[in-house]
Amino acid sequence: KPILFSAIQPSGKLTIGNYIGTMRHWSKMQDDYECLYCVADLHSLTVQVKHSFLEKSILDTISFYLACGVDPNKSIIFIQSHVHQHSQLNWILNCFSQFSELSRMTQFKTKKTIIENNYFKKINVGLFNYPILMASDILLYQTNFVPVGRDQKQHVELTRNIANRLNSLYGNIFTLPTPLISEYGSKIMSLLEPKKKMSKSDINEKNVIFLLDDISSVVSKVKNAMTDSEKSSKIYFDLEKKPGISNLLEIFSALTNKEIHILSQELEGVMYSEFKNIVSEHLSKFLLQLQQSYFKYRCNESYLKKIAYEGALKAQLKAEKTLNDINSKLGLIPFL
Ligand code: AQP
Repeated sequence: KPILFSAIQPSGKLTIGNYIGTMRHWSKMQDDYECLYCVADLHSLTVQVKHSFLEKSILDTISFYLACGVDPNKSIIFIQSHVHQHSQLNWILNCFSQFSELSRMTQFKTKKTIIENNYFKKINVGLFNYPILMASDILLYQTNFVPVGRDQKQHVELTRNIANRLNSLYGNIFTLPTPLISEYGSKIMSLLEPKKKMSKSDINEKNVIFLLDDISSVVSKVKNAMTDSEKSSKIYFDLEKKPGISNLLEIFSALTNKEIHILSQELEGVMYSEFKNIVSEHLSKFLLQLQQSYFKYRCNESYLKKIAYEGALKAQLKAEKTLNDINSKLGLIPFL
């Protein structure tokens, strides 16, 4: 079976963007792919997180993986820091990556600006290095496919470049990964600023639908979502002219599994306010179900830790194989 790797960093409360961009695809993939679903805790150290928060957030994230239908008997669920090979390969890949190519990463540039301007803090080297750790995550498992949101496409391209570089130096060590990015829903935007990506770290919570939001705040956030002042108030997809409405259409389409053009036809004559009511009804119904399942898993911490432990054992075996291979190609002596 082809290998599929996907991860989320437990750097904050998960959002509907995280769900629509990646997690909603995961359970469907389990029968046709060998799936590894990772909680990227080391990545989340690149931004300041409270330690008590991080511990809780890691378990929250595993609970959401399960609530989204990931079956630990079919897929490997694990915590990144439990598989030390990620950090080891990270160092090796650092030595084959260029400062200039990392400096071009748009996510780094955006996050650097946000941290410096909003928090007046200095950024750490880990944030700069983030894409190389991500490349290690992916390459360690000889991954064929990586379901990601559009914001991560550039990082997967960088991963391919690094893999190509090592393959041409040392023979075929790494499989070249292909990003899986849906046409719609791969970049859910902020509700009040629909030209900006919805992010868990947004300082304005009104921009974000969190997976654990209560229904009254979902209704109020959608109601206040930015639209436009086009006179006809027609509902159709146009990212330039109607970014807010297009964003709500993408969310609606992901939740109903209906294509955007079909929805636009169905919504002919519907006012913006009515459309928002319909979207928040669907969102509320979906979130209530997801949250119910989430809480069922979340209250059983020993089960969550057991899954993570067993997942890490399986992941370590695969990771060790790749690491041994690259170590020997580099001339490092194996530890006997
Ligand atoms: N708004 C989004 N729309 C679609 N996909 C999204 N993803 C994130 N936001 C959206 C996808 O979710 C996966 C996990 O992301 P991550 O948490 O590892 O990192 P991120 O992309 O930096 O996500 P956030 O929410 O923006 O987190 P913060 O605020 O901590 O930086 C990825 O596949 C991502 O594309």
